[in-house]
Amino acid sequence: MAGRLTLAIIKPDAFAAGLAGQILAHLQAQDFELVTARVLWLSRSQAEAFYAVHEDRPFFASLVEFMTSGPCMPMLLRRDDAVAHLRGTIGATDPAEAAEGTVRALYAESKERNAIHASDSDENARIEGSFFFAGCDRT
Ligand code: FUP
Repeated sequence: MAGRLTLAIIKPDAFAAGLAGQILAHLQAQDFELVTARVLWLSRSQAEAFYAVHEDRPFFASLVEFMTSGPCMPMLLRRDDAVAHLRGTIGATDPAEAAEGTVRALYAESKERNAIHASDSDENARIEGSFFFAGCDRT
């Protein structure tokens, strides 16, 4: 299996709206291979730890509230140039600024309720992958 891994999370807005299947199909159509996935409901401490880099930002409390509002679906994806390609595939943070045809342009509600997360570097893909998938280091 060629290519590097990255982490995506189908966020609670998209999962609750029943969009997990459509979004996964969108990613697979971009040649991402689904390595593994799970569905879980994050605790407050898990959401705070995952987004710790943003803890001083004004939107942090609201972001944690949203990310704990229902189940989400983290997944490991493999592809050549996985991190950069997935960031391009999901589009800008704010769906109003996301390029046409990107996941966020198609499915996100707002800058906060923006349907999907994707790691922004190989290092963060490793850290975030290990957050959800203990076996991630073995791939
Ligand atoms: P991204 O890498 O595109 O997910 O965006 P950031 O790392 O900048 O932000 C992480 C998450 O914080 C976003 F997905 C949504 C949330 N956020 C807000 O709610 N408001 C903001 O102004 C910026 C980010």
